[in-house]
Amino acid sequence: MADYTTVDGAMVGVIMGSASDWPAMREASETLDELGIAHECNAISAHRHHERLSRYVAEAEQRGMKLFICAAGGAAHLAGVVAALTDRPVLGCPMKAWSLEGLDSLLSTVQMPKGIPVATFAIGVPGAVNAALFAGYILALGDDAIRDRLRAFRQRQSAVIQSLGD
Ligand code: RP5
Repeated sequence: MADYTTVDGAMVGVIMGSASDWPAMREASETLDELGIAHECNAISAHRHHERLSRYVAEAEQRGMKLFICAAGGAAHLAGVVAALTDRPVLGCPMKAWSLEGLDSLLSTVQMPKGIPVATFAIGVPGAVNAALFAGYILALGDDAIRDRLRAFRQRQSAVIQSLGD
């Protein structure tokens, strides 16, 4: 039996270094839900579950996963390791962990040496939501329904800001 969760038809694999990253990454999951993007969420640490991580990424690719969103804190190597294991796009979300307000995670995720790219987003919830939206933009290149839902999302967002200003 697989020691991770799978969802039929998932296009995005959200991977976290720890269940403690879930409060931020739940918002990424909710954003993907809002865009109607099937996805699955798993806590699989790069350093505590490296064999499981390799198996998961290989199997997810075989199932047709289009891209991965990877969230980790501290010496945050999860996104870089996943990027090494796949040729699908990897979006990195630096988490605020136990110190340095997430700056350690940001630098660990963004400072990939040349050759294996990780698209890195802001620390914490803003980056988690933006990574989900960016996943939507990538998928919308080949999916008009997702593109329409992204446009609707932006219109709703603009309407909220406008109504506060009235
Ligand atoms: C990282 O260390 C995780 O991604 C998390 O952000 C941080 C703390 O993990 P826990 O000690 O809460 O499991 O691996």
